[in-house]
Amino acid sequence: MRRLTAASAATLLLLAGCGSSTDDAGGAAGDGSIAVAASDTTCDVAKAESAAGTVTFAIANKGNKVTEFYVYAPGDRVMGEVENIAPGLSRELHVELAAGTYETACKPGMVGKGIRNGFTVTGSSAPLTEDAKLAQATKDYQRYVKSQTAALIEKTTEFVTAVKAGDAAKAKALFPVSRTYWERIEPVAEIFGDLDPAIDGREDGLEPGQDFTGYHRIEKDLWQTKDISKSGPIADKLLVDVQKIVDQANSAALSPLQLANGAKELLDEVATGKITGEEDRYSHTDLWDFAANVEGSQAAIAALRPALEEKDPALVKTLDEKFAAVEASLEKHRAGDGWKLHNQLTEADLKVLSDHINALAEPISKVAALVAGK
Ligand SMILES: [Cu+2]
Repeated sequence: MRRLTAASAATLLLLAGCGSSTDDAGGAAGDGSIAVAASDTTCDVAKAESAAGTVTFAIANKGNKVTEFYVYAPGDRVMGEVENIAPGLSRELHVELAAGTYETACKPGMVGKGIRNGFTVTGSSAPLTEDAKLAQATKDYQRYVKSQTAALIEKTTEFVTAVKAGDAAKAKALFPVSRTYWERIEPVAEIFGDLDPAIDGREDGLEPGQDFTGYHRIEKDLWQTKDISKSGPIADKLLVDVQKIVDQANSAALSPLQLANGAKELLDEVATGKITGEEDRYSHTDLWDFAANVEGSQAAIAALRPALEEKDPALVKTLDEKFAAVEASLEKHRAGDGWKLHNQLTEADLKVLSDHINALAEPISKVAALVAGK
């Protein structure tokens, strides 16, 4: 779940200097992309329609708040998203859209339903999966999602069972393990926007009408309140919600662009939630999630690898090196079967990890354009 507090938004501004902005949208009009001028109160999308195929939005945040940009299909199904666009920065989003009606949304301050605009796509175009290697990539990645969701259900069931049995020690041990499978495929889970806050929301990120439920609510009960005697119903609900998202994730047909965007989103997730320690603030098990986000990103890139090799072998080599560097920097903080706690790391340790993540985020941000053939 990627809700930022004001504090981490400030951290993000620092991180943003190291290459989280992929492009300068200055030439947005000339290259076929659709310029989006976002401010704290407006979301001006240069065009309200497009031909079917890969659509590129070039979003410039001209406001003072960190913003996000989404493209929704009916039912608020997320077709593509860019999160954490700091003031003054520009980012691109490549998204594959078939004919139909959509909505775009800017979310200044990253809360609420955002400032919405209608967007219509007409005509038809060959899907990206007409390319045999890209078709194989989505097939391989969907198999990965299947294996991860199977483990997610299994481990979350064990976690929920321990909570309901009042076995705090066992539940604490299972908390980061069950989350691993969630964090590996989080961008796929987030396609179904309404369930994500219920499963992975944090107390300060709740919107009016939302209850504090899910993993982090139980995390608070386990580590802070230290009372799980009343956590049973929350645990039951977590399992029901996870099962729903697992079913949806396995039936969703993904575009190769969702793999590419997801690989980048997972690294953004590390930078904004895990390095800062804000995601698992009661348990401090953030490095487990960190490792899982990186593994998930790596799995998406691995699925795309044959296609990327064909288009840009040098980029593949760079990605291999940067992934290895992230792994090596994380490896130093291994503890037993898992990882050191976030509060056992020094500022200097976190800076090293953050620098390696940023160095990987830069080449990964090029993958979507490559997949889109732009
Ligand atoms: Cu998360």
